[in-house]
Amino acid sequence: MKNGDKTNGSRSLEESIIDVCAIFGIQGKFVKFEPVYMGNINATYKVTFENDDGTHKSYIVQKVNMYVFKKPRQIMSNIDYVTTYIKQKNIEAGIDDTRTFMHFYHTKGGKRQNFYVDNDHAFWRISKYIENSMTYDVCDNLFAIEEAGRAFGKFQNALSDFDAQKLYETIPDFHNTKKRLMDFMCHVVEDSCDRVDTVMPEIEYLVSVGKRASELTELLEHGEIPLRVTHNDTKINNVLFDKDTARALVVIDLDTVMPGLVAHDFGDAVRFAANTAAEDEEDTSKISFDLVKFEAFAKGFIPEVRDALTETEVNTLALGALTMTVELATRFLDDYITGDNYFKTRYPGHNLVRAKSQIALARDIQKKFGKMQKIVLDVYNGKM
Ligand code: GN1
Ligand code: MG
Repeated sequence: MKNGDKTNGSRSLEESIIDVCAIFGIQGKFVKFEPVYMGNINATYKVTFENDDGTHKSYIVQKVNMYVFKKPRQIMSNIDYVTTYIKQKNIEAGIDDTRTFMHFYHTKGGKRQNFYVDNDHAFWRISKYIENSMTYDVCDNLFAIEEAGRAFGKFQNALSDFDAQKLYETIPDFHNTKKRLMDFMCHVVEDSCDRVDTVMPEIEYLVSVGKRASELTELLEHGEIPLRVTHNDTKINNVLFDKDTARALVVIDLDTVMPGLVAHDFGDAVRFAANTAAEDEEDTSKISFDLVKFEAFAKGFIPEVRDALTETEVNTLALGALTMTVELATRFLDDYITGDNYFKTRYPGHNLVRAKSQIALARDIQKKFGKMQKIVLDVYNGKM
């Protein structure tokens, strides 16, 4: 990070980060900070301090994206409940590796909150840095994919008796795919950035698959599947793995933990983990849905949640994959035609590339749907 980078007119980002760390009572001498290119929403930094004995300790400092999260205090309330609950469950289960739960620091003195709002209204938080861990963006290690399945399944299971009333709905209608598609069509009509003409084939595809992708929303509306407490952002890069063993350690990015459908969590995870290419691969010929990876994830996830699931829920898991892929294609294209305000982009047209890649993936999922459904049932029935 260049020293001259400013968060506002006068203060450098480094100065702001040092101030924030002091407010959270972080001890030691500041050594350095480095951006962590993780996630498409918040700004994340690994910050390192030196203790008196010369050892180093790192922390994750984040500036929360307030365009996306309109009520960040509600997120931090959810996170407080959920991290405390999971930590307690781990202790009860005799798991003593502290890397298996997240911890957010509290400000020193005064109100002792797990966030801090600075004079520029920026919203900061600090969580522990998990040593010797790694994430996967594209993962070819089937063991790690199965581990990710287990981690998200366990996460879901650990929260199965959590009182959902305590949680705020941090982004209303987050996975209401039907509403996302309807809002998108309104934006197509408005065409505020004059980009609609260039994306007609993509729009046509989304329209063609819209009814199928709205089925999960409708099953929920008709009371045929239950709302549970779900993670809602289950990309496998939201699981930290042990660098040496590739065992899953902990599920991170708890910003969207709120009531949702189990098919959303399962579907979003395989959308990402079973893709043969990156989520934003430009060359769509490299993109396909890998059934072997799908099976690996299912083998990790389904046994963890088997006892809690209803028959209808089991039957919606594969549909979750198609739904979430179409939903993401819709969200990326929506962001593109409305001016790229939501997702962080690294180059002009990045959201369009993402949308095209998700459409390529959705098309392949449609072709393989029967096989996916069979894998889910075989795993569920213990035949795999
Ligand atoms: C965002 O924060 P990150 O990158 O894990 C987004 C998800 C999308 C994902 C696509 C709050 O997740 O919903 O699936 O990008 N999070 C939010 O990569 O919108
Ligand atoms: Mg996120």
